[in-house]
Amino acid sequence: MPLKIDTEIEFDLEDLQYDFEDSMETDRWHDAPAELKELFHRLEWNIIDGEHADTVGFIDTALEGDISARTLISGPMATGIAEVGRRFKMDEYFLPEVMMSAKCMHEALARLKPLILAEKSEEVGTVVIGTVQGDLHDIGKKIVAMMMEAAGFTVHDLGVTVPPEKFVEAVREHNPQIVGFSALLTTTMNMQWETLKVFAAEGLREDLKVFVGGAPISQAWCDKIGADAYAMDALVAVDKAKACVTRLKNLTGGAPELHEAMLEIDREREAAKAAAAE
Ligand code: B12
Repeated sequence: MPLKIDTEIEFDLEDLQYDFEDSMETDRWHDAPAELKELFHRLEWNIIDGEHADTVGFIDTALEGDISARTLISGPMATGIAEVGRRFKMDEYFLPEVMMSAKCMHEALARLKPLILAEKSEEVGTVVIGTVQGDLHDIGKKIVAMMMEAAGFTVHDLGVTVPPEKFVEAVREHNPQIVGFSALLTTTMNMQWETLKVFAAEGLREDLKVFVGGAPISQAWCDKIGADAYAMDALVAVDKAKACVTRLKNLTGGAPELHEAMLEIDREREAAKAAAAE
């Protein structure tokens, strides 16, 4: 039975501005045995420092310590890359550093992918996903695709900078119930809207549940462009996707009832979190 460590707690990540020793002082992952807490902080700092030659070694040691792939992705990998984002925004890091950190994330995900996919036990539906045209970010989209596969979906990942016509082509070829658009840039988020408009013009909108996500994306944006669901992370995306192919499967894409049902899932999740925190 893999060790379960709570990664849902929202931590203050200020210590990541300093050094590894400061991080060891925080109560992040205090429920893990001491050697694993240290390993988690080493992995987190490995990503911040972009030392990709060592990443898989840390991952393997954690797996030997019975830590699940999901815990690593939503724990130290998430906090590490979040700090990289902060440093980039504050001009403390430039593109070369971010690229090194992204390489760590890719190597870790490549190592963890087979373990996540091995969780797949049933076939629940088909998803087409991609990062919209002009945008090269794909770490988060890869995580969403992996978690969807583990939950039983067949996922066709179209990669990055996907033009609307390529999405349309893939929908005609694979006949998915769900299409996901990822966008990480404020300059490319509009391509989610443009792609959705192309789907409508091609008569595909009603047959599809359209999911949107990525750092600048919000529920307000999802509402504005008329997408069906926004998910702030891969776990919410999976919950909503499963609902779409089971109890909500008869609702058409773009239907107000579908949109409301997606919001209800968020409310239930918030309520469950609040209850757990009491
Ligand atoms: C890594 C990174 C890069 C890497 C990308 C490597 C790769 N292969 O992905 C590289 C170095 C290439 C890069 C380049 C650039 N980047 Co960059 N990058 C980042 C960084 C630091 C991390 C992104 C990331 O991987 N996060 C971790 C993942 C796990 O999180 P996530 O992507 O948000 O995904 C989760 C959710 O959003 C959601 N989700 C994601 N997609 C989807 C899709 C669906 C359907 C659903 C339901 C959910 C969902 O689930 C995911 C998992 O939980 C961010 C900072 C940040 N705060 O996001 C900047 C950031 C996105 N980049 C930024 C910028 C400016 C750029 C460049 C323009 C820089 C430049 N001057 O060239 C270029 C753009 C190149 C291009 N055309 O795309 C800015 C964008 C600012 C803005 N206002 O638009 C950011 C926010 C940094 C900053 N704070 O300034 N970048």
